[in-house]
Amino acid sequence: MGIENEVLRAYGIATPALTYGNGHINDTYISGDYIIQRINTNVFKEPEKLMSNILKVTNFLKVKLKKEGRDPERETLSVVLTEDGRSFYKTGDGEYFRVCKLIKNSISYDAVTPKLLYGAAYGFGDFQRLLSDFDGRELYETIPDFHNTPKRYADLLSAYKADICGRAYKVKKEMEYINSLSKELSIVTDALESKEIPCRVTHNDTKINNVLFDRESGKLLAVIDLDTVMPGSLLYDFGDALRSAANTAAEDEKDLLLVGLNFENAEAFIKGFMLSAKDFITEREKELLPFSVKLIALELGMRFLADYLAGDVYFKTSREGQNLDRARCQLEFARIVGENLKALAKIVNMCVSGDSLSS
Ligand code: ADP
Ligand code: GN1
Ligand code: MG
Repeated sequence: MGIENEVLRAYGIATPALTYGNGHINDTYISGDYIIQRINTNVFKEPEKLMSNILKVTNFLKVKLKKEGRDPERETLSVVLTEDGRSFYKTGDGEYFRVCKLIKNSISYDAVTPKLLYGAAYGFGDFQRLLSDFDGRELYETIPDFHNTPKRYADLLSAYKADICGRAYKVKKEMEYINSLSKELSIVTDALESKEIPCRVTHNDTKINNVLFDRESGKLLAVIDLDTVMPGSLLYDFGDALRSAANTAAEDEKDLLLVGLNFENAEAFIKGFMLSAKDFITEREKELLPFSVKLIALELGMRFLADYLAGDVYFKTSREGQNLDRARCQLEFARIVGENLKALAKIVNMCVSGDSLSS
């Protein structure tokens, strides 16, 4: 689907738009100095609230970045308003679009080297630090229960039972594996509820391609894709980033023998993250860091599986069976991480102990 001229006109943009990026949710286009996105209203039911969150968060970040002598234009997103001053444009057909300034000479990667990852990890921790005095009550919940893992499990069980596409017979093994771990799924939600760990303002979608790097220097520029910035746990951001950056296989790899934990990447990530988070992370959060990687991989595995059972209605797919492959890949990664929790804890402790906190 292209972009209607009506949208370009609303923003006074003359250059034609070309498709851009690898996101699974919105449709992204580039046009001159702008990034134009069709907001996925199947996922984000209330685009007005979504844009209100993004404006609040980016305005807050810009003030902070400026105070710290950093570059507010390149280190976070800049929303462009329509010619009549709105943060989004609704077409006659009811589609929602938004525009951000293109962060020039930037690039995002689906797979990264340890060096790049160290910078990105620092950036994810720093993102939480920068937002640590932002009042989460100002934010709408753009996707309710986004990282509520027990709820994701309940949704999967419903999709399996309903089996509207007749695909359930293909996922018996995966369901057995998930059922065997059902007790683990509430560890983080319970800890949040009992206040054993703090609720913070978090990004909630820290996949590695949601980070922009400078094309030339490889330096971290900005954490982008701010659609899910909401109150949450630091563990969600840590877990999601590592599950996406330390898997030796692509997210939709069919050959599960290629799935593995890249220790070099894991170490680089943990070092970078701890460097920016060491002053605010709590002891209990620290203890749960390795488990969070398994949890988010399991959670995403369940989400991909539920979408496969529901007929691929949430995540964009480019081939048949892609969501099933994605699910299997996450579940296999969760299994492998589960076998390596002690090794990951050792890296965390090494980074905490101080001497190794340089790259
Ligand atoms: P989705 O929600 O579909 O994942 P994203 O907001 O992550 O969409 O955008 C998709 C891709 O577009 C990103 O991975 C990044 O490569 C690119 N991108 C998005 N916004 C910008 C921007 N302001 N400047 C440069 N590149 C961008
Ligand atoms: C989606 O939007 P994108 O592609 O950065 C999804 C994440 C998943 C990810 C898996 C809003 O992220 O939760 O972890 O796909 N975002 C949303 O690749 O559901
Ligand atoms: Mg994205």
